[in-house]
Order: sequence, then structure tokens, then C-alpha cells
Amino acid sequence: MFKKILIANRGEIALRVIRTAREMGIKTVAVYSTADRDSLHVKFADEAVCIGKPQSSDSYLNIANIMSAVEITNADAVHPGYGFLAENSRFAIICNEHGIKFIGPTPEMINAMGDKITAKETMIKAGVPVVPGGQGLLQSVDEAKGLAREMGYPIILKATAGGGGKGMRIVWEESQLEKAYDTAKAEALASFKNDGIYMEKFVEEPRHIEIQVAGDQYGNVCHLSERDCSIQRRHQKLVEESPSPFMTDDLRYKMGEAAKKAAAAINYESVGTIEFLVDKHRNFYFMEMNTRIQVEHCVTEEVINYDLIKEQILIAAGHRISGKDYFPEMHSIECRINAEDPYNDFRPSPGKITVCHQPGGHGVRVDSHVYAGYVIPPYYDSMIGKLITVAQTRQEAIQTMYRALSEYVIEGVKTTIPFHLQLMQDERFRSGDFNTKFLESFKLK
Ligand code: MV4
Repeated sequence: MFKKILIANRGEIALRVIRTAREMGIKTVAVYSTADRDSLHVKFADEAVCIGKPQSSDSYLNIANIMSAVEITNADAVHPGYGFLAENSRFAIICNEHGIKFIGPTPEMINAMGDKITAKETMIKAGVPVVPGGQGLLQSVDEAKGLAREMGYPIILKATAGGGGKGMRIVWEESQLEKAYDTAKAEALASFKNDGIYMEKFVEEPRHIEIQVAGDQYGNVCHLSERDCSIQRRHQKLVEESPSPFMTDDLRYKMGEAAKKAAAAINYESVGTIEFLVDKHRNFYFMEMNTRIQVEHCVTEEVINYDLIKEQILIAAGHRISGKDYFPEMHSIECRINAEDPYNDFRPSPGKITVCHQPGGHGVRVDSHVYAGYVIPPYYDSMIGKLITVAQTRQEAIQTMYRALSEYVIEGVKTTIPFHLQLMQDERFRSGDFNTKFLESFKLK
């Protein structure tokens, strides 16, 4: 087993990894920017190294500085968390070259899923359903026009280097295609230095349902059931839950088998997530694979009673997984509590938290790095914490969430708590009748 893990991240996920490492008897090293000196991950780790100025490019994205911290602390493994360098294959390669275990998949696996056209081709070969569309990169507007006529509108253009919505354009009729083609290409080039785009049939009002998977170094894969992430705003997830209210035993079996095929197709090692679009007829289509631990991993942990970070560390250390699948035995919901003003277009609201009371009690989990007096820096994401509830039924998990949200007190910055309080009382949300368009028509009172 590893003796010392350096966590190349900050905030709640750094704390999350430190907690599990400590339970496993593994020493931890925190790295921090000068903006994060007073952060809890710095206090809770066994050692801490400053890696640079506040800007991410000078600190949490600065591979040379992080590797120096690895060297001076003698860490034998690196946990990348999510965001920052978690899906950076160059970082994984550099760790490998220094004999440091990158706790995650190999660089080849990261690259196989990083390019969306490559990923889609791999899925087609593996027999995983994908959205109908063209094969490979679009070479011209004329090709795009022909393809769209064959498929029928609406269609969607996506960047092959993309993910998470950047460089994406929905096209409803031919008259819009040329402009959409040009802007998608330009946006892809500006965002990813790669202007490759491809076309798919546009799936209307889909649910976003993802399957958690795990694979070991010996070719065993399993799935750990689904999370419903349909409650999103501008591609930012706000609420996630497991199981999905839309799920049936039959659909879970089919999506679970497809997710395992997807992971097995690249011999996937570590924990990862297969994202699917699910239409109203319960047809499902591979969208992308996240080759990292995700923000919303906690709802899965709660419903299958399993520590995914521990599993990730064990797999990286060469342990075998049993290969058996896991099914939800409880219901869990996660609300992302962000320092944003929900009354003002969710504008970030960084600054000092003057009063801080986080909820507790039966069925409540708070994963958060903040405390009274903590200053949320303006340089990174605006997450204050994740509020997670678990109960026997969805209705109870919602009730517990409403109660916990009512106890939550954060003063000094605006938060998304009022939004979540209203959502938990919303009839459509409570009945499970929602898809990725739900928040477009949701009005905050
Ligand atoms: C789609 C789609 C409909 N049809 N692809 C959004 C992020 C990126 N991962 C892919 N996305 C979508 N791809 C086809 N063929 C609709 C979306 C989409 C979406 C997906 C999941 C959650 C929220 C979303 C919001 C808008 C669009």
C-alpha cells in the first residue's frame, strides 16, 4: 500500500481524500496556492506545500510545481481529485515517469475517452448504443447539410475535443446550419485549440443518467448503478440523486451491462463514469466517459454503502475487485451549495463567510471545507459544500433535505440554499417528472 499520497487539488475533494487516506493509515500531503493558506485541507493533511500564486495556471495546474512538492515530501502516489489535472494525460505520464502512482486510469485510457469521436467509435465497436449521427469529423458545410437532410432535423454539432457543452450548437432547420457550423468550429478552436466537430441527431428533452463503474488491473469490471444528473443549469449540475426516479430494473440492467462493456472496451482501471442520454421512451445513448472521481460520487456511496475513494486507492495499489455489481439499497440526494446568487443569474459571490452553521442529524452528510471566517477566493469554483441526504425512500430523502437546508446558515456570501429549498417543495421535482430542460422553466420566487 502507498505510504504517502499527495493530493493535487483543493477544497472539499482534497479534504474528502485526506479523510479516507487517514482511515487507511496513509500519510497525506496537501498542496495549496497562496489564496488557500487558511484552507481546511492544508490544516487536515499531515504536511502541506505551497505551490504558487492564486491563478490555477500558477498552482493547481502547474505540473512542475506539483512534482517538486512530490519530490520534497517523498510522496509515492498522487490523487488528482476532480477538475484541474484529473483528466490530463500529460500529468499522468509525468507521474509514471517519476515512479509516482497516479491514482486513476492510465494516460492511454484518459486519451481514449478525451477525444469524443475516438470514444464514440470505440463504443460502436464495443456494441454500446450511441446517438445516431455522422461518422467522424465533418469536413465541410455541404457534408453537414447532406448528413442533416438524411437524419432529419433537429441535429446537434459537437466539438470532438469538447465535453460539458462547449462548442455545442443545436440546429433546428437547414437555414441555421451554416452559421452554427462556423460558430461551433470557431468556439471549439478557441476553447480547445482543435476545431474538429461532428454531428448527431438531437435527442429532445433527455434525462442525463450516468453509471458509476470500477475496473481493476486484471480486467475485472463492475457497475455501481446510476445517478440522475438531469437538474442542471448551463451544464452545471445542481442536484444529483441515486437511484434515478426514471429508472426501472430492466433499464438499470441494460445500462449497467452497456456501461461495463464501455469500460471493458478500454480495459478501464480505476473508478469512472459512463454518461448516457436517456429519451422519454427509455432509449439510452452513450454520451461520454469521465475518467475521474466525480463531484456527485457521494450519492452512490450512500446508496450502496461503499467508500469510492478507498476503492480507487485500493485499485491503484493493485487490489482486485470482486466483479459483482452493486444495486441501490437506499435513496440519496445531493444539493450543491455554491457561493452564487440564485436571484441574480447564479452570479458568483466570493468573499468571507461570517456565520457558518452546517446541518447534521440522521441521514445527513456534509462534505465541505468551509468554516466561519473562511474566505471563498474568487479564483476557483464557488462550491461551499455538498449537502447529501440518505433515506429509505425518495420522499424521505427529500424531506430530510428540506429539513437540513432549513438548518444551513451561511452569512457573508449569497448561496444556492434558497434555490434548493424551493426545488425540494416543487411538485414536478417531487414527482420525479423532470429532464435536462427542467430548470429552463423553473422560476425562483
Ligand atoms: C446532446 C443532447 C441532445 N442530443 N446530444 C450537453 C453536454 C454534453 N456532454 C452533451 N450535451 C448534450 N448532448 C444529443 N445528441 C443534449 C445535451 C444537453 C445536455 C445533456 C446533459 C445534461 C444537460 C444538457 C443540457 C443541454 C444539452
